[in-house]
This record gives sequence, C-alpha cells and structure tokens, in this order.
Amino acid sequence: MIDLEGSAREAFGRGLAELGDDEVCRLLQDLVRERARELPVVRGKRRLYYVSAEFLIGKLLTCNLINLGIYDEVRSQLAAAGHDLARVEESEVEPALGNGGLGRLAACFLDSIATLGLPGDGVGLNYHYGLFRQRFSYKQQTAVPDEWLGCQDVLNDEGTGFTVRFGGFSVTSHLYSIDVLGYGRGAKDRLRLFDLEGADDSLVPADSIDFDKTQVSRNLTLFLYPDDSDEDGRLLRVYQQYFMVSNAAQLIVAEALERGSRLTDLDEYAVVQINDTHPTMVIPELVRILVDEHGVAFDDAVAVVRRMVAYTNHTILAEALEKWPLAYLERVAPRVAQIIVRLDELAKERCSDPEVAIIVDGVVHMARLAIHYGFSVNGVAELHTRILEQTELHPFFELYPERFSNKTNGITFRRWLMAANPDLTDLIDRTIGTGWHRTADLSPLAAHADDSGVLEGLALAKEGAKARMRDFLWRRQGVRVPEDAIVDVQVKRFHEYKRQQMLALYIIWKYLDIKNGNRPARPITIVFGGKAAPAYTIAQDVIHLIVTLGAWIANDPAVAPYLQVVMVENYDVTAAEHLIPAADVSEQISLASKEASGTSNMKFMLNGAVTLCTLDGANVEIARLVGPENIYTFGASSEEVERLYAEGSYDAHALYLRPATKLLVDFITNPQFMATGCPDRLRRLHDDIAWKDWFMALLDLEEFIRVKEVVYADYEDRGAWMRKSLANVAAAGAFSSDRTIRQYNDDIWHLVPDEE
Ligand code: 475
Repeated sequence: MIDLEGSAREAFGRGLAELGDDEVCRLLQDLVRERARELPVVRGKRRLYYVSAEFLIGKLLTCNLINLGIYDEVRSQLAAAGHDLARVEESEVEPALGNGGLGRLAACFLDSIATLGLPGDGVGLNYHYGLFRQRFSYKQQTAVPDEWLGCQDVLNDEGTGFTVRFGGFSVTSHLYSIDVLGYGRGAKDRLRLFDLEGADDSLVPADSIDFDKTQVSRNLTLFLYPDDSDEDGRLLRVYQQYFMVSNAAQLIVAEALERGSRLTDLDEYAVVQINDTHPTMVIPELVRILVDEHGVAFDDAVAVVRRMVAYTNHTILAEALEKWPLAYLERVAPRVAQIIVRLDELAKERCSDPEVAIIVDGVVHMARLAIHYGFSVNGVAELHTRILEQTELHPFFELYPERFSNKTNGITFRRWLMAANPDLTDLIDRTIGTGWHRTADLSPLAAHADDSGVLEGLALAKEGAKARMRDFLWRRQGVRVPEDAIVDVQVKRFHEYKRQQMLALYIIWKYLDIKNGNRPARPITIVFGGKAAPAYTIAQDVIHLIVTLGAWIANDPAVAPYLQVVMVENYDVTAAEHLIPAADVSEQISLASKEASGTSNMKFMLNGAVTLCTLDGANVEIARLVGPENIYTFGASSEEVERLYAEGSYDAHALYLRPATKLLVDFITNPQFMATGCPDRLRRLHDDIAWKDWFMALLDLEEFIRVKEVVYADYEDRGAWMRKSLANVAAAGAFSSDRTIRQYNDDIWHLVPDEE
C-alpha cells in the first residue's frame, strides 16, 4: 500500500496537494529508494561486469515506478492531489554520464539484465560534470560544465574503495552505486560508479570546461571525455581508463574470492563485457592482479582472463578505434605496459601478420588487444558485423572465426514506450492486452491494420505526444511549433557521416521551393538535436548552419508559416523522451556502411514514426521487418560506398558543379545569409562540402530530396499513413533490448537467471 498523503505529512508537515513539484519529486525518490534498498541483489555464482566509460541513464523516477509496479497507483494518487507525474519528474536532474549511442545502449542493457533476473552490474566512473552541457551563443555551440552531481543525491555510498597505483603516485577510489530495478522483479542489479577520493571540483571554472589537465590526482573523475586535442588531454584519458579498469578488476577479483574462487577458475565467477575499447586495459590489469598479487603463473593468468573477457565494437570509423602510444601507458601504468608488451610478443608468435599486431611502431591498438585476449567479439547490427568480418577486422576473422558474432542492438520498452508514451501504451494495452510488457511481442497489432478505431487511436496518441513535445520545446527554449505540423526529426551526435548537413541542404531546397510559390500542404517542422565534440570543427560548423538557417527562415514571413527548423539545445535523454514519441518521420540518413547500428531508429519505429533511411546499420533489419511499403529508403548501397572509397574515385567537386546542387551549396555563402551568421564557419563548411564531402552527402542528395517530397505527400493520405505507422509499431518487438540481452546471455555470458 502506498500512502503518499501520509508520507507528505510526515516529511513536510503538509498535505500532498500543498507540495510543490520539487517536493513531490523528492518524496517519490525517497519512496523508490526505500523500496529498492529492501530488495536483495540478484544472486549467481557467475556474474557479469558490464564495464563502460558511459552510462547514459536518463531520469530514473518514472522508469523505477514502472519497474516496481507502482506507476499507475502513484500516478492516480498524484492526479487526485492535482499533480502531474510528468511535471513532477521535471525537477529530477538527469545524470550526464554518457555521450551517445553506446552510453544509452549500456543503460538500456542494464534495465534488461535486471528484468531478465541476470546477475550483472554496470561498472563505470562517477563523473562530477559528466559530458559538457550544450548552449547556443551567437548561433554556435558552447560547452559549459554540467553540474548534475551537486543537485541531487541519487547515489548509494557502498562504503568501500581501492588503491590504484599509477607510475609515480597512487590514488584511492570510492565506490557508489545506483540500484537497477528489473521490471516486476523481486531483486536488483546495480550500476557501480567509482569516484576519485579527493576529486576537486574547484578545478572547474563555472562557465568553461577548460581545467588544469595535469592535476591528475585531483581531476580524474571530473569529466567524461575531457578534451584530448593536446597531449595532457590524451594522457588524462589514459589515466581515467586505467583508473576505471583497475577498480573494475579489483572489484571482480575481490568479489570472486568472496564467493570461493581459486582465481585459476575466475571465469566461472565472472565475465566481463567491454563496451567498446575504452575498458580494454582491464585485460592486462586482471593479469597483473592475478600474477603480482595472487601468485598465479603468468600463462595460467592469461588463459583464465582470455576465457572471461568479451568485446563489443560500436564503430568502424578509424578515428574512433583507439590507439595509444606505448610511452603513455608506460607512464600511466608501467607494469600494465610491460604486460601488454609480453601479450603482444605472444600474439606475434601465434601470427606474424602485422595487420593483427597489437603494438605497431610503438603504438598500442586497443581493439587488437581485446580481440586476441578475449573470447568473443561482436558487432551491433547484421550489416555492421558483416563489415567487421569481411573488411575492417577481416584478418582477425580469419584467425578466430569462432569468436565473432552479431548482436543487433535493442532498446528498453519500459523507458521508450511505457514511460515516454503513455497514450500509445494505453492504446496497445486496450488493443492486444498487456502480455507485451513482458514479451515485447507487438505483432498482434498487425491484425488491426484495417481497424479504423485503432488507426484513429494511433493518430490521437500521436497528437497527444505532439502536444507534450510542443509544451516541452516552449518551456525549454521558447519555441512554438504549429499544432498541425508534420514533425520530422533527426537527433543524434553531430558527425559528418550522420549527414545532418544533407538534411540542411534539403531545407535550403525546400526554402527556395516555397519562395517559388510551392506551398506545402501543411507546416513542416524539422527538429535537430545533438552535441558536437568540442574539438570537431566541421561538426560545429554544421550546427551553426542549422541554427542560422532556422533563424533565417523564422524571419522570412513568406516561408515561416510553412517551414520551421528547430535545433534543440542540449539534447539529452529527457529531450529524446519528448521528441521521439511526437515524430512522424525518423531521419536515419548516414552514409551507408558508416552507422554501426543506430538505436534512435528503433525508438522512433516503436513510437510509430515512419523511417526515411539509407540501408545502413539496423535500418537494413527494420526495412526487412516492415516491408518496402512501410519505409522509405534511398541512397548508395554500402557496397557502392566501399567501392568508391577503395577506388578513391568519389569526386565531390564534380557533383557540386551540377547546377541544381551548386545552387543549394552556394546558398551557404550567399552574402546576405552569411551576414546573419559567422562567415568563417559558413565559408569553411561550404568549401568542405564543395571540395571534399568526405561522407558523400552530395552523392545521395538528389535522391534524398525526391524521396522526402514523396514522404510529405504520402503523409497527406492520413489513413494510409496511419497504417504504415501501425505496421512499424507492430514490427518493433524485434528491437527490444530484452531480446538482445537474451542473445548475449545465450551466446556469450551464460549466466543463470535468478529464479524468484
Ligand atoms: C554507434 N562512441 C551507433 C551505438 O551500439 C550504435 C566512440 C569513441 C569514443 C567515444 N564515443 C564513442 C561510439 O562509437 C558510439 O556511440 N557508437 C554508436 O554505438 C550503440 O547504435 O551506430 O555510432
């Protein structure tokens, strides 16, 4: 029984109706924390440690209420006292412990691991300022510290920590945790976050993310991905990584010993999933601990570690595949560097092909270390895994074919449907019952394709979600979106391969078309959201172009009623939860072969948006599941793109010179337009597209424009559009992260679920 009224009086001496939203929020957080504290940790001899530099968990309140099974009851008690849970949740601060796809994936995975009753914890760092907070100033991104930690007390103090020895000095860690509640489970897992004892927030100025990067023993856990454009920054990242994995490895060994491991059998007690290459040093660190601290023979230590570490690759972009100078590792963790050198020698004995060497010219290839000394390598969508096997990691696939597998990404339906889209959730419950809450099977919806009641319900749910989005955009940044607008959304990190610049060129085309008197059937609102790495100039330029275009169009009374461009400031999980349910069109327009999977594509589909995409990443699987009539695809195939790169035959300038294309690209440097923005940025971006266009936006632009016009025209046949929308929801079950986690467990982890 929940008695919010009683708790309100006890805690605040006032009735529930008299509390402010922030007070209600604290009341509910206490309620959740108390319930969570009572739950035992999921048991199991063999435990998973999901080690990741990022966990982009988002606000926790609503999802925790859902997982505890008290959401409906709480919502109705609040409603009776005049409170709206969505408003209450606004006072919750969102932890910024992640950056992009791989961090959000880790968060969805934790939810599913707990829901399936698997003994497994996330392990990472407790960044005081997380990733930077994005602000726009003069239509450009500025990065400021995000003080999430000071705002709320979401962390449990585990009361322990370890010593981490760096070359020349040592530090102490402190372990905190956040309870991870599975859906309807009587036990919990945890996200375990290590902090630096003595981390010094005063190193960080109020309005800038520049700080003294050399003060390692005071700054280790201040920021996620501190600027690495200079040597101090790169060294700091290595220090951070070693701090993370040394703590993880010490935790793993300590807990295994507690459960009775003799350490030569450590793999029976622990399995480590390393989320991209950032935690790769956990391999030599485990070896070090076993050998130096527990007297295990070197070969035995290597053998057992090899049986317990698995690696997930999230990208084929060369610049994201980490390589560190051996000299850095020697400075940060000399003994670990020594072990890596030995591991490299052993690998070279096995295979002398320089393409698989761990150390090449004094540089350590982290992915190669992870593949030689782990038992599993996986990609995150079918196409991505095929590219890893056939191209990017081909020599490794030849060497160890049995280690490779695909695990197509997934998303948790608790957050991305049940919490984010209550109207659609209600409609689905009314239409096919609630079995899908557990099974994620939405396929029975397909039988309702001609049920006008369901299609109307779907349209109404979309209207409700759009109203919430409008309210959100108005309150977050004072933007008004027209009520009858078609909502077209591209949200993700800014990167040239994701081709936000191509959508910007479409906007220019549409702007000119409207200027020519071709008015769209209804207002079009194109929404962007995402951050660009502070050192990534061209990505910042693209953001600048989009913000400048948005203002330019808003100031043109001939076009503004028909076309709107919104760049959401500081895109985060909360923004995603408002934008994705409201979207009609999901933009997934990366250059084929470059997007490993994508996960927003799955969230949009689940919420009834129709996808406009290249055949890249998981889009390929979405297209196969929904069928060609329920998706819009365009653009060069991944084979074609790979061929163009291999031949070096892509000629951006020739494409630019086609008059229709030149008109659009040159708009960027139109003097009047340039005068409303930063001319240097716009000129640089223009020249980059006209001469380099490394990710081939111009290659697919014409077809993209054509298909977009078809999409908008099709939207006007409301019945046909809602059938497409329904078909997408009905096929989304394949992308539940519960499915993904079952596959990880069946093929890689082999954990025994805790039966309650
Ligand atoms: C892919 N982040 C998505 C998602 O699998 C995919 C890399 C290096 C340094 C810092 N961050 C990174 C990524 O590579 C990343 O987030 N990759 C993304 O992982 C989950 O769905 O296609 O781009």
